[in-house]
Formats: sequence, structure tokens, C-alpha cells
Amino acid sequence: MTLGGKIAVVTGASAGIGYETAVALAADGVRVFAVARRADKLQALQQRYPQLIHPVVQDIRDKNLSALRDIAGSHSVDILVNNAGLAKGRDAVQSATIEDITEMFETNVAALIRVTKVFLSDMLERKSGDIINIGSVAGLHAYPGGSMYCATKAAVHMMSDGWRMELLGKGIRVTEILPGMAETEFSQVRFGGNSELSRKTYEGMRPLKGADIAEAILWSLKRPPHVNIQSLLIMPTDQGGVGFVHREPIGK
Ligand code: NDP
Ligand code: 8X3
Repeated sequence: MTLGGKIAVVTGASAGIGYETAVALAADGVRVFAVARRADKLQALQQRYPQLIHPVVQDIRDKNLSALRDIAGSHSVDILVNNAGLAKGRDAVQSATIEDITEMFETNVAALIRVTKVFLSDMLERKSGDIINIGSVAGLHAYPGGSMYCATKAAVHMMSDGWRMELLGKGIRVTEILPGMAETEFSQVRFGGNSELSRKTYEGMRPLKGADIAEAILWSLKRPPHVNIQSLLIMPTDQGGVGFVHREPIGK
């Protein structure tokens, strides 16, 4: 089965999981609107499939979402991948800044809802559509220094569950993908660009790659219309659970 001819919007397509998902969709013939804030990264992505990938510079926290509304006004979007998201810091609640907490909730939760509502009415009208929400294992299990990020991903988990019930019978599939540790720009962002802390996160273990998650997204989308992959928890073999990571000494 091919997804060729369909139209997708992928948020957070300038790096990591979103970048790889945009590439995988375009490789299958999907026209992809690739959304993020960094224009240069999106332009580099477009070089991979110049005819099929369209850069869309948009901060999804901007309540107007004007670039996304333009797309919704002129195209029937079949697939929405709500991927843009971030963790800021590894601080406990008593030391985490309100700015970091707000950015996580604004991006991972409020913007995800607003973006979805931009495309949902057309999907409802056409009785067809796929919404892929990128949650996290962190939305199922809290860990110290991650409580706020975990709470945002728990919200994604609950929304995904509830939307499936609210949209029942309307021809729309909602899929949640819950990755474990994936080596992307995620840790660079979390640690404010501190490469040493970011490197240590994955030291001695084999993390997931963005392409591993993209492959699962494509597989979910390619199920026949009567099959809805509700959720996929995807962990590195070296991660047995949150906080349970197998590491080999370097050089072994
Ligand atoms: P990356 O940091 O590599 O990518 C995040 C993407 O989100 C970037 O393209 C970034 O683009 C975009 N983004 C962030 N804020 C905004 C914004 N306000 N407006 C538009 N785009 C934005 O991380 P990942 O690929 O790892 O993360 C993707 C998703 O996967 C996130 O939701 C994350 O929580 C989730 N996840 C990641 C895991 C991991 O270990 N990496 C594990 C589990 C879940 P730009 O900066 O150009 O705007
Ligand atoms: C990211 C996974 O374990 O770093 O969602 O919080 S974790």
C-alpha cells in the first residue's frame, strides 16, 4: 500500500523525528507541509524532495497560526502529525522556571490542540483523516526532574484517548506514538545547548533514531481503513523503562 497522493502536515519537521517523518512520507509520494520555526533547516529538508516538501515557517505557539490556516483554506489535509514539542531543563518543580514550564505546556499541549482544530473541521466534513500525536513514555511514568514535561505528555496521552471516543464514527483515526529515549536535538534543547550533558544522556547505550519512529508512523498510516493503531510504545532495547538504562562502558 502507498500513501502517494495524500497531503500531510508535520509539525516540528526541522529536526529529529519530524524531519525523518517528513522524508519518509515524501519518499512514499505524500505532499508534505513541513512546519517549524527555523527556515534554514526546513529549506535543507526541502532539498530531499523539492517537489513534495513545502517549508512552512510557523511558531505553533502563535495563536493566529496564519500559515497553517492558509494551508487549511486551500488544501484538504489527510494526515496531521502533531510532533513539535520539547522539554526544557531537568529541574524539580521547586527550581524549574515558570518560563520553561510555560513553554512546555504552550508547545506540547495548547499549541497541539490549536493546530489540530485548524485541520479538524475539514477532516470531519470529509469524514476522513489521520491524526498522529507524538506522546512519550514520559507521559505514562513520571521521573524526578521531568515532572512538568511528563505532565504535558500525560495530557497528550489523555487527549489521544478521549479524541478517539469523541470522533468515533466520524472516519478519523487518532494514533499516539510513545517513544522512549531517541537521539535527536531533544537533549540539546532540554539542556540549553550543553553538548556535554546531551552526549552523556546517550552515553554507552543505543538510543532510538528519528527514523525508527518515522517508520512506525508510516506503518500505522498504512493499515487498512478499518484498523486504527491506537498507541505504540517504542523503546530502545537498552531502555527497560524510565530510569532503567543499560549502558556498556565506552570502548567495550
Ligand atoms: P527535536 O528537538 O529534534 O525536534 C523538535 C522539533 O520541534 C523541531 O523541529 C523544532 O523546530 C520543533 N519545535 C519546537 N518548538 C516549536 C514551536 N514553538 N513551533 C514550531 N516548531 C517547534 O526533538 P525530537 O524529534 O526528539 O522531538 C519530537 C517529539 O518527540 C517531541 O514532541 C518530543 O517531546 C517527542 N519525544 C522525544 C523523545 C526523545 O527522546 N527525543 C522521546 C519521546 C517523545 P524549530 O526549533 O525549528 O522550531
Ligand atoms: C522523552 C523521553 O525519557 O527523556 O520524551 O523523558 S524522556
